[in-house]
Amino acid sequence: MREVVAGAVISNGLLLLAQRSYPPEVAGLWELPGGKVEEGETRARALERELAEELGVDVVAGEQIGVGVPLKADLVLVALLATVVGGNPEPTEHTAVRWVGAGALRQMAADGELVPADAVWLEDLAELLT
Ligand code: DCP
Repeated sequence: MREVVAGAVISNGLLLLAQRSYPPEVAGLWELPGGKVEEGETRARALERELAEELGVDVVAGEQIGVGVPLKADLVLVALLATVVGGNPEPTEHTAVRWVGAGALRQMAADGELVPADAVWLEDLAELLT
């Protein structure tokens, strides 16, 4: 079983979302940024590495939020809280980033603008933002 870790990065009461550029099925949709946990790596370390690589930002990963979401038979997606400790997110692999509050997040979910797996965490995320 492999894991993908995604970051619920919250700063000043807003959540960081990143817009996927690939694959075509989800290009243009918004996600919590992250990536696959490598062999021998903790979830926290993987998230810190992925956000440095993808967004040039230093974060410290915290506790898990929400449930694990199965992506495939052998792949599960988990979300960890994360706090920015250095840098400002600038997308290298994503099309754009944005910071949203609970209201905007709910609207994006209602409009189908979130990656489907991440939409499972809507209530968990909205609670953190209110
Ligand atoms: N994923 C998701 N929601 C997220 C982050 C990822 O549903 N918040 C999914 C999309 C992919 C899988 O997880 O199916 C892996 O994500 P990435 O492509 O972002 O991760 P990597 O860059 O590590 O994987 P790869 O090198 O395979 O592209």
